[in-house]
Amino acid sequence: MTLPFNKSLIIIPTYNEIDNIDKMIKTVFGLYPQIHLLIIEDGSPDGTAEVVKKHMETNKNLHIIERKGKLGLGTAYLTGFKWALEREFDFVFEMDCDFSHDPAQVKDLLEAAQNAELVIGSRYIDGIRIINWPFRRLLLSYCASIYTRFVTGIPVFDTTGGFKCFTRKALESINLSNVISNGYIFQLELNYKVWSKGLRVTEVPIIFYERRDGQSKMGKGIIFEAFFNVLKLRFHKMMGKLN
Ligand SMILES: Nc1nc2c(ncn2[C@@H]2O[C@H](COP(=O)(O)OP(=O)(O)O)[C@@H](O)[C@H]2O)c(=O)[nH]1
Ligand SMILES: [Mg+2]
Repeated sequence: MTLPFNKSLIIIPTYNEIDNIDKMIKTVFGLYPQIHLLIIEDGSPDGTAEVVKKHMETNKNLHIIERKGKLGLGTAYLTGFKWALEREFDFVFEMDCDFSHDPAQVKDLLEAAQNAELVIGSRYIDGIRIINWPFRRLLLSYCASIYTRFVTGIPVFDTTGGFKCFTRKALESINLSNVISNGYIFQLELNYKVWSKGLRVTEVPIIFYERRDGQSKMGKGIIFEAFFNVLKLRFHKMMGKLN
C-alpha cells in the first residue's frame, strides 16, 4: 500500500534533547523523505533549537516553533495541532524525541489511520512491551490505564501513551481551546473526546523503550492532575459538556 507520507506531519516537543535531536531528525528523514517534521522547542538552554535550525537550512520539510519557556507537553502539542490544521496535513503524529517511540513504527500507525480517525501506539495490547522501566513506573502507568478505562469506559488499553496518529477529522472534532490537561492525562483527554464524538479509535502494538540519553522532564504533580482530571472529564460528559 502506498501511504500518504507527504500529507503527514510528525510533531516532536523538545526540552533539552541535545543528546537525541540530531539523530532523531536524521532517522525520521532517512525513513520517510517526504514527511514533514515540526519541533516545538521550549527554549532549551542546551542548544537543541540551534541543531534544528542547522538542519532547516537544507531541509524544507523541517519546521520549528519556539516558545519562551518550558510550558508543558500538552500545550506544546496543542500549538502544533493548530499549526497543522492551518496547513494541508491530513495525518498528524505525536512522538517523543528520546527514541522511546521507534520512528520505524510511524508507518504502522499511518497504515492503521487509513481505517480509523485516531490511532494509538499501544504498550498494553497483546501483552506488555516496555523496555527498561523500573517496576514502580510500570505499575503506576498500568494502574493509571485501568483506572482511566474504568472511569471513562473508553475501550483503549494504553490511555496515556504518547505515540499517536490523529487524522484531520479527529483533530477538527476537538475544541482545542477547551483542553484542560497538560501532563500524561492530556493523552487520555484527547482520546476520550475523539471517542465520545463517535469516531473510530484503534490501537496498534508498539514497543516502548525507556530513554537511554538525556533525562525525563515530567514532574510528580502530573499524577494528581491525572487522578482528578479523569473524574472531571467523566463529569463533563455526564453534563453533556465534553467538547
Ligand atoms: N516543548 C516541550 N517539550 C517537552 C516538555 N516536557 C517534556 N518534553 C518533551 O516531551 C517528550 C517526552 O518527555 P520525557 O521527558 O521523555 O517524558 P517521559 O518519557 O514521560 O519521562 C520529550 O521529547 C521531551 O523533550 C515541555 O515542557 N515542553
Ligand atoms: Mg521519555
